[in-house]
Amino acid sequence: MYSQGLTGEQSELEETPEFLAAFQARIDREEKIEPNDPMPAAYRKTLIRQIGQHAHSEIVGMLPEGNWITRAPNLRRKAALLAKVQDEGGHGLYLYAAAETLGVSREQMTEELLCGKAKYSSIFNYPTPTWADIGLIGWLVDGAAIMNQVPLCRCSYGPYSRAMIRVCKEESFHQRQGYEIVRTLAEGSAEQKEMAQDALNRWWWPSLMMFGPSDSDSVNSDQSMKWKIKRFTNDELRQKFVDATVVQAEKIGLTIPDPDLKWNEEREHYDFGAIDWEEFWRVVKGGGPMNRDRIAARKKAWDEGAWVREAALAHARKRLEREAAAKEAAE
Ligand code: FAQ
Repeated sequence: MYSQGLTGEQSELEETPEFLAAFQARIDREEKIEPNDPMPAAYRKTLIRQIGQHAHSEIVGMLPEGNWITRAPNLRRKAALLAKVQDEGGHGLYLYAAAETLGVSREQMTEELLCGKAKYSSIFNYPTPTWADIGLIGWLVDGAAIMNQVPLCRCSYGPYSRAMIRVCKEESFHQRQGYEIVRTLAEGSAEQKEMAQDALNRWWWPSLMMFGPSDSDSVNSDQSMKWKIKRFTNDELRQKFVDATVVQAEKIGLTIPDPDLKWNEEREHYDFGAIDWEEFWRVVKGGGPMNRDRIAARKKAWDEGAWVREAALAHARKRLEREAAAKEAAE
């Protein structure tokens, strides 16, 4: 396991002003912080929160697309979707392992998800009623994830930053396969184009919400930027995403559902309409269309998988015992 041999929590650490200044100086010199390095408790806590939520998002994020694996329109689409959903599961595992290096167990993190204490991305609380939704998730949701996660490859915490490198490569493939699905529909029959447009209408605003509250309401951003966990603010990343995506929509003849969307010559960015923050907070707090189903599905999988985890642990224990006995016999 990735976290083997790592100590996690350092309860003895005294956070004197000298220690905190020296820690910040390491961050400012762009040194990576590694699991056994001394670190302020608040830095550790922030990382556990963010990496844990990120891991949960990847795992819960398998559900809306998993819904279409048996119904993908042809074998090529089915194979690609199956591989993509499996990739997301892998991302969740790297991330849980990265969080474990900070002294939290996967069981603890999962329990926090299931009891509603830990968050996961709001985006996965929306339904996927048509095949076009699968294209839209790849194009917009993976597209937004890349925009957010490429800077995380330079995060100050070593294990998180390294996990992000592979994750971003895979997300980039996912984004292209999603865009290709949407393009195929947009260039197909009038009915198919309509299906793609309808899905874009439903996913556009929730995708913008993925970047989190506006900077003025983002309670964690300032400190996370100082610690170089985050490299850009929520609004900066949201703007980059809008600028990149509008052109992609135009190219395939789809319309972004925002009457206020307009290129601003002076700012050299697109202006866009107001986000419905009431909807965002309602979904974050559990009131989205699919929140209940998502948590129920994760709870079922966790409960039904208990015997597999127990069997794997028993097997690992027996193997260690056998190895120890063989070593003793050889001495
Ligand atoms: N949904 O102060 P901030 C993916 C919470 S992965 C739910 O701005 P922060 C791959 C936030 O946690 C998608 N909650 O917080 C994929 C905080 O609550 P807390 C996930 C949200 O951490 C694709 C509170 O609001 N990506 O899509 C959301 O500085 C396709 C105040 O917010 C990551 O997790 C939200 N959208 O910035 C998988 C990337 N936004 O914790 C399958 C890593 C904010 O104080 C299929 N995470 N909140 O109780 C991050 O970059 C950051 O955590 C942000 C939020 C940017 C999400």
